[in-house]
Amino acid sequence: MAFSINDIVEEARLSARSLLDYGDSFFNPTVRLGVTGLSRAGKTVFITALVHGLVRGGRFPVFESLATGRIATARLEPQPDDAVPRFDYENHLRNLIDDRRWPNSTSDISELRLAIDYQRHNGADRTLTLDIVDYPGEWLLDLPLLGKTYEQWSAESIALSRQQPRARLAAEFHAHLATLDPNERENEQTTLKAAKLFTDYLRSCRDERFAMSLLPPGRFLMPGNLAGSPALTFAPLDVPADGSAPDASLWAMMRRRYEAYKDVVVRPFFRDHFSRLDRQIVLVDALSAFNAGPEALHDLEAALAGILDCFRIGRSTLLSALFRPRIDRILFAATKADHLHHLSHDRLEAVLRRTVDKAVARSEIAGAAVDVVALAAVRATREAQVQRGRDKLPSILGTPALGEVADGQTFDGETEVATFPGDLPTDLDELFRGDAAFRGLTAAAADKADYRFLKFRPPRLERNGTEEPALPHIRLDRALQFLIGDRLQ
Ligand SMILES: Nc1nc2c(ncn2[C@@H]2O[C@H](COP(=O)(O)OP(=O)(O)O)[C@@H](O)[C@H]2O)c(=O)[nH]1
Ligand SMILES: [Mg+2]
Repeated sequence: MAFSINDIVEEARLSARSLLDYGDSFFNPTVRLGVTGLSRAGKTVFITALVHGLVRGGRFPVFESLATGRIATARLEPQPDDAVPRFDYENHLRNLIDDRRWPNSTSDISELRLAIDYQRHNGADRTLTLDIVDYPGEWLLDLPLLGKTYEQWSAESIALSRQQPRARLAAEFHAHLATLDPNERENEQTTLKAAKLFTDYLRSCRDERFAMSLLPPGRFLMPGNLAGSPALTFAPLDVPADGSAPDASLWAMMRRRYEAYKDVVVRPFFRDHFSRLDRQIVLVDALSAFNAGPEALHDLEAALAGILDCFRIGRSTLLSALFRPRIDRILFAATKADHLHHLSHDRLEAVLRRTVDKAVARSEIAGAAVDVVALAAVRATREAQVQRGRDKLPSILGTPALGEVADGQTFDGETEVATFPGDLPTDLDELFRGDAAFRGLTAAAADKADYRFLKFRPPRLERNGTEEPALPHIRLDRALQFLIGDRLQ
């Protein structure tokens, strides 16, 4: 493989940074924990619950160091990276506990530092610094672009857009594409239109009825301060994978901008954030994929494989032995498990495990431990048995959010109801088969779908005097044990 000067300079910079970080952590052990997942996967809620559980002391029986009393205190420290916004912990917590509202949606990177004072098994007192970095999974799914030419990316994106249900959503983009000759003279208006239609198509794939996951380039859907810039204004063209673009052609213009996207967006993310992580949790909203149906699950599978490839890219594609990305533990977590009766939690985990195992086998990531868990960072429901005719149905009790609809009833956001969301099938293959063995919203109306998930409000918590109430959760402690338990030995 040939490397450009650019990559070598980058590499040198990365190694210098790693050495600095390393020297630092020798005296003051630090773990940089990346928390990622597509938009709405549950990152903000997860971090808020995790920090609250550490600072306040949550009910975490499986998180050994806390459960056995070896953690003395955990406190917030000033955010260390000057160019990264601080994770707005206090506000998110107030939303959850006082207002019973989920935190507002965020779409940028943010960071928070915790210092954890603990006692080692041998009795020595130590402090572990935990830096938690919240970043969009959409950015992670951009990393594979580093290894693709514009022509390769075009061919892949167009092929994907011709599969169902994407093809239906891409109809307008396809119609425009058919009018374009890649060899014609470059033209800003043509490019703007193509980029807009391509972005519209990506956006409609995110609709809850389709819940597609694999949608690079990620910044097309969350442009931030780059909105409207040339680096975000391009689209795939029907060009041969090994062809070369004539000077001043539409093709050459698109290719230049694609390369600019890699320079301006993807490489800086890799250098400044991804390459510095030690541990990673990837949050997956698998229930939304069930809600939509088998196509969404297959798409999710492809996205998870793409994510795992990123860790491999980190290891081998980006050059020499000097620099080794440090991530040695990766946890895939299916979030919002409180939408299921606990009888289905193991099935949810099994679905994720099956998907991840396939991807692990393919991507040959060496040296990193991978695990999966089904969790709810904040448990919004309780369980109950509800009598229906002669049967007792395992149900969940919760307060549906204002405006949610089920069985023709619209909820007011105050009334608690018992619902039966539907069981996940014991035969996992049913979930993935496209023959309507398991119907989601893509194929059926809401009341005909086999699994339907309602949005609940955060739980009502009893305050005990002035003490802050603990947030109920499902298996959050197991996630913590896997992610940092070994660093608190
Ligand atoms: N019931 C329940 N809902 C959750 C949980 N975590 C997230 N959610 C829902 O998912 C939405 C998105 O979560 P958020 O943390 O903002 O996702 P982000 O975009 O990945 O940061 C929230 O507004 C909640 O409706 C959870 O543990 N339980
Ligand atoms: Mg967020």
